[in-house]
Amino acid sequence: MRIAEIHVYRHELPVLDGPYKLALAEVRSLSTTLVKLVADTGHVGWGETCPVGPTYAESHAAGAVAALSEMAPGLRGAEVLPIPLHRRMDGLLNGHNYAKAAVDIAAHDLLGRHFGVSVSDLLGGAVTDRVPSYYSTVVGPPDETARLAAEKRAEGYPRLQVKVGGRPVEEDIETVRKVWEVIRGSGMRLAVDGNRSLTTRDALRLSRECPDIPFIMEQPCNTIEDLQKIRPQVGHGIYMDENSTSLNTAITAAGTGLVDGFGMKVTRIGGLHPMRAFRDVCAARNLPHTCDDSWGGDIIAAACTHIGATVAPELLEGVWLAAPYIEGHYDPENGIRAEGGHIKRPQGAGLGVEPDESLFGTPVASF
Ligand code: 0XW
Ligand code: MG
Repeated sequence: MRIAEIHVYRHELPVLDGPYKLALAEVRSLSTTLVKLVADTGHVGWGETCPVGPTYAESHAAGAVAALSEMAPGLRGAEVLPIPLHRRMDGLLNGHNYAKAAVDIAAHDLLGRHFGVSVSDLLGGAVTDRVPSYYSTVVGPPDETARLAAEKRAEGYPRLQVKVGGRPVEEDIETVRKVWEVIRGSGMRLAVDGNRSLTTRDALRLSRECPDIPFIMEQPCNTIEDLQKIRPQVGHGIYMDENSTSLNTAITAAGTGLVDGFGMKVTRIGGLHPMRAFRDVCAARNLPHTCDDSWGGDIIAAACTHIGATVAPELLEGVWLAAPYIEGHYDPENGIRAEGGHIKRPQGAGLGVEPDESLFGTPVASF
């Protein structure tokens, strides 16, 4: 089965009740990029990639369209199988994992539909149909964040990720302490995510002034060198998120004991095929991780849910969804949502999502 047509769409996702505020990014609307692959058999597959603005990571929406347009002419005629497809993409463009991921996801969707199996089966097999999610706050006032924490705990979320950074560290410490007051004893796990923004000085203070709170510190500082510097000085576990830009970086971080786990984004690592290898490396080292992405609609959410369903439950930190910030769904019937802090694994073939194509308008590029 070979690729006969490639269509690239851009679609705007305004942030509900925005802005969405991270330490180094404040966004009001996100431009997502969708890829439709049509095979010579007539089967269709959908992929998606949606950077959360231009400053969160080394990716941006216009870059995704440009990278896809660079590769697409050379992808026509390629086999719809992950290994040859990734080789072909790497031969056409160096890097740009987040754009390649949209093709990778579309190929998995297409293959699943062709064989009549779900993407989680293609990835080795689901071990659950009810995948845990986690709730992620924005950088906000301590009392408001604690109120949200109590609400989300009551809804059934097994994990909370509190965003910090971009303000005096005293306010971050106050936020973490107030959140802990409302979730302590509930069993809800806690991550404190600096999204690269803290100095090593402030990351050390955050850890030292909360020695009694069992949170993990997610990507507190900007660089791998910063993480290496604080690693021997903190009592809290450290997870890597934005620094793990490839399977290579993740293997080094896991293999050298630099981190205790990962926040992992399907598109950052290049799609579901490298994500599967990442999952197995983490299993070999007994390292927990998330399976999520920076933003996106039902297609990316389905991809994250399928890979998340294949992870050993004790190592899955959860699948985050942008759905609460997005009006409506691409697929009103099978759209991906969290209920009681968990996500139902889509049951149909491929990703199990049938996007309403009319939402995306005419393609910005077709090959
Ligand atoms: C919470 N997320 C998964 C969504 C935003 O893109 C940031 C990200 C993270 O964990 O850093
Ligand atoms: Mg993170």
